[in-house]
Amino acid sequence: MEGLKKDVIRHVVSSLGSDYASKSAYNYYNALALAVRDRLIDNWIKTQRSYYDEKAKRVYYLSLEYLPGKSLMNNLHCLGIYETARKAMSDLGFSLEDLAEQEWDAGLGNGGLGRLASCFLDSMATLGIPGYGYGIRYDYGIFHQVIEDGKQVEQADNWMRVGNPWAYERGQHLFPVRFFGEVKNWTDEYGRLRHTWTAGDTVLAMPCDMLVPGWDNHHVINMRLWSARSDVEFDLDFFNTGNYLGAVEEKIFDEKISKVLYPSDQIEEGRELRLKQQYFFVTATIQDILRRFRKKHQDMTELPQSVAIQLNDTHPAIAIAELMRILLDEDLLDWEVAWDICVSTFAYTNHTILPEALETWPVSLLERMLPRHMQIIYEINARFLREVERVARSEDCGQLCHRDLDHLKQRVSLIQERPIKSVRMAHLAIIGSHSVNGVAALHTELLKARVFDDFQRLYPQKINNKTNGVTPRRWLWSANQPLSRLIASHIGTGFVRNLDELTQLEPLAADPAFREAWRAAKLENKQRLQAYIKRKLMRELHTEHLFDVHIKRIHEYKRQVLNLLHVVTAYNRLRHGQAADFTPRTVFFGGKAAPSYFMAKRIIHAINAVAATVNADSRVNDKLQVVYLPNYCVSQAERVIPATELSEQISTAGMEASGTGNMKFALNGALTIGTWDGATIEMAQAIGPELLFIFGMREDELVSLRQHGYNPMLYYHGDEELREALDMLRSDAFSPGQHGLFAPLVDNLLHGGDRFFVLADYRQYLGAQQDVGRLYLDQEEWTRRSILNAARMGFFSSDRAISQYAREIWDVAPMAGLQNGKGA
Ligand code: 8GP
Repeated sequence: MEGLKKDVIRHVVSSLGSDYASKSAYNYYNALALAVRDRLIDNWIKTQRSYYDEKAKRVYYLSLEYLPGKSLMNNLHCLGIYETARKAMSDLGFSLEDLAEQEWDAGLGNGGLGRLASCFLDSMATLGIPGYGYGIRYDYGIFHQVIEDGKQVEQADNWMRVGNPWAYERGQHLFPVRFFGEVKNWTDEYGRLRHTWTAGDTVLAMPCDMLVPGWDNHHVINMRLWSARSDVEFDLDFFNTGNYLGAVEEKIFDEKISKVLYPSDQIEEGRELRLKQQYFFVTATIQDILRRFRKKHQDMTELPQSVAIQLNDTHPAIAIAELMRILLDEDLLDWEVAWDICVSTFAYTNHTILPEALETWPVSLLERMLPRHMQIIYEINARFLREVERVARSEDCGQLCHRDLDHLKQRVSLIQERPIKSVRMAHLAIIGSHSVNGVAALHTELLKARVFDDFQRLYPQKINNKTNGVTPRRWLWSANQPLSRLIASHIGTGFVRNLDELTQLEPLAADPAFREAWRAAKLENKQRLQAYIKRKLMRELHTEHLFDVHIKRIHEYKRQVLNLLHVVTAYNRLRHGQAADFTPRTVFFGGKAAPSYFMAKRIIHAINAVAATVNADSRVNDKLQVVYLPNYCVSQAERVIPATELSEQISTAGMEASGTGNMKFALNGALTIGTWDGATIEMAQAIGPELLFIFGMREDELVSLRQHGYNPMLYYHGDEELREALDMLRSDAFSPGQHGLFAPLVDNLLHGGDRFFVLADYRQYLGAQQDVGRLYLDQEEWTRRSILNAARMGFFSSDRAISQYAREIWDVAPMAGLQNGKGA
């Protein structure tokens, strides 16, 4: 402890240039972070060296998004120095919790996809997999949300303003990134046609490394994020022409590439700068991967034995064309050889079946920005379509019928002709990879049967499932110390590394004393949340209420509106005196809406309007409260999830690819009210469906309802309570003086076809909520189920997911000496 204290003081003075006697929490947080980083860097160097020494096969995880959140607490826990740090900082006059608050969340992602990437890096580090995360170091991450007059207002997330003590910026290792320009054709000595791309613009990519430690194993992996740097200041000619201000402007223009994260979740915006971001990140990453590979290898055909590249959705899919370009134009390999290398190296994860999220890029834009890549994509497509034709005409063409060949070719082509001629990035990712995976069982089945059915017939082995998982380090151990300590006192700490060990809790569910202790841990977390809400929102929570929580991005398919209709109905029953047996509850909502997503923003406004009415109504507000949590983010989730008793997972069946929040809640002892969707299905199977509150129509039922003509008006007319709730929303009951404010929301349900079947599931949802309320009155039974939920969540560890990726897709093994925990 004395060593850590000394290091902290040294950093306050020599790294931060401050007087250690002036007790600034900001300085002491930074100094502590630097002292922790010092303890990581040695192991990081040893880890990286061991990969070279053992010629380990490396895994590269390419993702345009990461959501690490805050690093301090997690890193202290992984290093096993949390208690030491707590005492050391307390000696220095600080509470560790307060210091941790000084850190800004690294919010370099939108939601589930980015958070999954961060859980995966944590698991690779813990399992000893030689992994690297690659991404972009956005200067501005996901916007900061404030709620003003009930509406979302976006503010810039200037998370880097005060620096980042965790990152190493490596300004000496810059990689050139080229755009635009032209392609020249030439013939080599064997008479083969060759191509050289001379680019118009060049920008530089600077690596920033953030260290990701494993749990108690000395294994530290790297998350390398690229930051755009202009090459202008290196271009002396520019200055010699005397155009100094022009040079500065160009510099600012170039550095715009890594300025901001696009804040849309599952809606494609197709902006030119976004494509630039993708290529910028991809080419820098591929150059770095090959630089490392070439240190030990000359023969490029050995690449797939040494390198696995996982594409996190299609955002990095241009990497396939980029690797082809390098192999063809720089290494001068033949097409077939280069293509084999690519397919064996790449694998692709799909995260959504929503059509509006499937990426396409206009051919005209690609031709201009990346002319050589567009040529390569055309060539990939031509060869692929010939192959499709061959398979279709072959005897074993199965269900492929060659009469239908033209349609089939149009459907699977990399190029779509309408509405504008564009490249379908998912098709590029599928044919350029040896593995395509979905993220939960149902999702993968839907990929095979619906979204990519043609590809499933063409490549029956390619599409596979890897159900998501979450890291128990952050989402149980670090976020929920009261519960973790209780669990550890009964079964030891092995569950942090091997989550299956939680099954040892099962017999304890029958022990009244353990149940009481379990409830005490929950209450402690509820009180902690209460204190936080009081500080932040100046509101008093009732900790004896059932805490019912719906936090995630705001999206119509996630059906926050269904939850809101339940709230309005409960409000009406209470007002009308029809709810004598109502179980008091506080309903929490939280989540960001894409700034351009009109309906999602209106939903936020409606929730806040309902909250204001309900909370102000003294007839009901001792029994029902509604809280909107502004600026939902990773660190807020860490506070809210441990305090939650009811987890809302109520997406339209078939629409939520997996969900990972659902896992975090159950792991922390919340019971789930949910639809038969995403990974909630597998959770219900693992836990026992009777221990969750499952309701609503299933995916196949919805398909058939749609086919037979779904008429939301029938539900409206047939259900008095539903009608009352919708009419109130449409009138100005919640928006005095602003008649019609929420009409778009209601009209969308009644006259817009209710694409997400809110009305179809309303009545069943109410029934399930009634069951929840009733069960909550029986605290012993509730607690028993809560314990069993957590005890059966072992499968949903990201360690299990990553082990499957490693074995079934990447063919990589953990580093020797790390398999059993402690490393060298
Ligand atoms: C999300 C899915 O919606 C969620 O169900 C899943 O748990 C998570 O990915 C991790 O797999 N999908 C996205 O965030 C997503 O598809 N973003 C679009 C831009 C592709």
